[in-house]
Amino acid sequence: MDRLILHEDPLSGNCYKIRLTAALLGLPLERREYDIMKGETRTPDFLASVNSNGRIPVLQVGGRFLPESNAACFYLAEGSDLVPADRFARADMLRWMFFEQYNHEPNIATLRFWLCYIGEAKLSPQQKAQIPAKRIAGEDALAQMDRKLADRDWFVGDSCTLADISLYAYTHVAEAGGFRLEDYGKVCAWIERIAALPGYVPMD
Ligand SMILES: N[C@@H](CCC(=O)N[C@@H](CS)C(=O)NCC(=O)O)C(=O)O
Repeated sequence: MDRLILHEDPLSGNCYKIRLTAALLGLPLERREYDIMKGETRTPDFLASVNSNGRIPVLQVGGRFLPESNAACFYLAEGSDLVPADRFARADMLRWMFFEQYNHEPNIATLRFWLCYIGEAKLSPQQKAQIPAKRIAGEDALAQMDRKLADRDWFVGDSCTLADISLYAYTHVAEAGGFRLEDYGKVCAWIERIAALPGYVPMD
């Protein structure tokens, strides 16, 4: 495989997904750090040479650049046990990864970022006004996950897939955004299962 470099900010769960995927697969991954709080992903150089969307993570594969965390995880894991061989199960895995990006991350990760890293006092009036709706939507995402895990260990099939890794990244640190994980017992048990996987690495 080509040399793999992760352009990242270690605070970011989206970046952690890729590190966790690489670790579970035993793939060597170099790391290049940026500070998003200082706008280091918005410089003309970053926009021109790494990601015109101005965001990390970006997985560099040789001389090519792949933004979007779930796409990068898929690049690393294709052909491994983290991606189901069955066609329907593979699509179902993608379904949970899209759920993560639409229902989960914009609420749970955003509240973590706003409340834990920016601080409520420094939020704009527009951001403050969005907190209640994001709280409700984030709780709904966690409740959906809890219901899905009521009678199963993993989101798709009977082993860990990228659906689990993608959802794990911001779920296991959701309390930093003010979510009460103890309200979601099945999710808590699943978090422990992931942390026990061989090769698991914690978030920095
Ligand atoms: N959908 C993207 C989201 C990427 C994203 O929102 N990145 C954030 C950090 S988690 C970022 O780079 N923020 C800095 C900025 O927007 O300037 C993914 O899954 O990779």
